[in-house]
Amino acid sequence: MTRCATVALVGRPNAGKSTLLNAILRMHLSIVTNKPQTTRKRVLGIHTEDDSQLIFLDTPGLLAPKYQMQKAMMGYVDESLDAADIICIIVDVKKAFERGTIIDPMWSDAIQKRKSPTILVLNKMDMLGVPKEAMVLMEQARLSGLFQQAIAISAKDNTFVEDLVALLRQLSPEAPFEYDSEIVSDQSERFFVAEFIREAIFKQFSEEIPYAADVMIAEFKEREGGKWYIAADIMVERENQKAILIGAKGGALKQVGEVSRATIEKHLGRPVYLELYVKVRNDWRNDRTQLASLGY
Ligand SMILES: Nc1nc2c(ncn2[C@@H]2O[C@H](COP(=O)(O)OP(=O)(O)OP(=O)(O)O)[C@@H](O)[C@H]2O)c(=O)[nH]1
Ligand SMILES: [Mg+2]
Repeated sequence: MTRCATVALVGRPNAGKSTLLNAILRMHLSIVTNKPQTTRKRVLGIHTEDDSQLIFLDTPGLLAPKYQMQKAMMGYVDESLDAADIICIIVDVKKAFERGTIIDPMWSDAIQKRKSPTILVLNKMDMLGVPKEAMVLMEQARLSGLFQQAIAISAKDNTFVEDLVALLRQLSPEAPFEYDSEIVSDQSERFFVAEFIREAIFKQFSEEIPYAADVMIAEFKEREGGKWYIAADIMVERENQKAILIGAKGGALKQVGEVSRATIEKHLGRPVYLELYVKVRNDWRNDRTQLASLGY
């Protein structure tokens, strides 16, 4: 008999959801940066071991949407919560400790509405000077009755991540596998390539550019015997952002290309020829047609 469960990873921006997914899968699947709102769509990652399959849904960080793109982001969170057999609420333990409470209105209603078992994951334990501080939060979690279990981990240092996986396996219903055991995701290579380019942009630029930019794959040619050819358009909202992204003599864009190409080649396991173009699309974050063409 096999076990299979869909597990939603939900929490505030920057809590470490994508880092956790990567730690569980032992690969760099979902993009991670030190900036909030890195993840914008739902990222599916599959962990199959022995007789159990866990289908993880990494989601955008919870926020009050201010524009259409953020509305779409929160739509992915709702869908993932609806699809989940188990919900993992990821909390930055240090921030929770500073707030003085584990209960967060950003997610408390959403999990109460759903009947799926919910696990509280206190992440970034390595940041707590005194680990005992987490006990107070654990006790609050217990008293709230919102959670089946609570666990303290560090996704970055990979501590107690395996214990979390073991717990999820225990809570999984008996069911056949949904995916072949070798498959890591059902999302396209195009999707991940666009994500890795976005990751490079997030890391290279401060404040404005990462949030004003998105990536669309224009061409993806799998060439036999040669390098695969990938052309991507980077959308920004204004001409001045385009100028910053390209940089003096194209230097900034070249760096984005070099950094993302390395990640893409590692992911695809083959050399690629990557071409990047920057395009201005006025206010695309509020434009439904533009968002649809970007896959939102
Ligand atoms: N110290 C420490 N940092 C962590 C840990 N887990 C994640 N981080 C860092 O926290 C930052 C955000 O991590 P992400 O995994 O992108 O967070 P996220 O919840 O996916 O964020 P969004 O996609 O924006 O919602 C990165 O700089 C990570 O390296 C941890 O256990 N300890
Ligand atoms: Mg993320």
